[in-house]
Amino acid sequence: MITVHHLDNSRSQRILWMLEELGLPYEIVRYRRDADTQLAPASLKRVHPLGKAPVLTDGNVTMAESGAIIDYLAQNYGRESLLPAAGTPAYRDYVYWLHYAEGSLMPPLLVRYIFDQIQAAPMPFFVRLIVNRLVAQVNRRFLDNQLYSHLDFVADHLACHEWFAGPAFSAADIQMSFPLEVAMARANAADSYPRLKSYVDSLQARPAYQKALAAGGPYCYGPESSPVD
Ligand SMILES: N[C@@H](CCC(=O)N[C@@H](CS)C(=O)NCC(=O)O)C(=O)O
Repeated sequence: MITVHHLDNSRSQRILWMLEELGLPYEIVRYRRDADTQLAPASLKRVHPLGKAPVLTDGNVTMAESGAIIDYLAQNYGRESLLPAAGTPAYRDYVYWLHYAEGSLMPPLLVRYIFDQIQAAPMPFFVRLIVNRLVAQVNRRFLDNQLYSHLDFVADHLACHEWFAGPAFSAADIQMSFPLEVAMARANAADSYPRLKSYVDSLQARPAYQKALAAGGPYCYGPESSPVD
């Protein structure tokens, strides 16, 4: 039996969705973030030393890293549906976007989140003035450029492709969903990038996405309550 070690409001939602798309039976072991630190509980370290979600177990296989898990599921259970044929341009695109999601798109979103958290922390008035100035400088000189050049790049791809890898929905779309959802919610990108917004809307409307949501519980990645780390 496949088990998903699932942390609330996290990337493990993607794995539940992948399993629903594949129509595979699975069980969920739930972990709750600490209310103050938003970190995963120490018990997750018993499953994998880093204690980060998602972790998937399948018989004697234990896997972490959402991209690796999605590829494992696609290679072992999804050949016909969610994985483009090996050796094709679509397969190369699949590999590219699978790595790009966590390797290139998530880092600037995470830095943005960390600076948002720093700004939101309680601090004396004079310290806040300095912090706000520092954050504004980092955003202007470094982060905005990084983030928006990535979002431009992704939006350009989706302007002439319906999906990320080839002519059909694939596991690459599942992997790309999380950073794009976060970008829509946290980087105020929805108005500036209508194609990204309509793409994310189309993913969220899929019946398997909705089933995974019901199985995983409330999932929120907006500025109010949800962490992206
Ligand atoms: N690149 C990893 C990131 C794993 C990760 O940072 N997971 C977050 C949840 S989205 C986590 O476990 N955060 C809680 C913690 O760091 O304690 C992946 O894609 O699986």
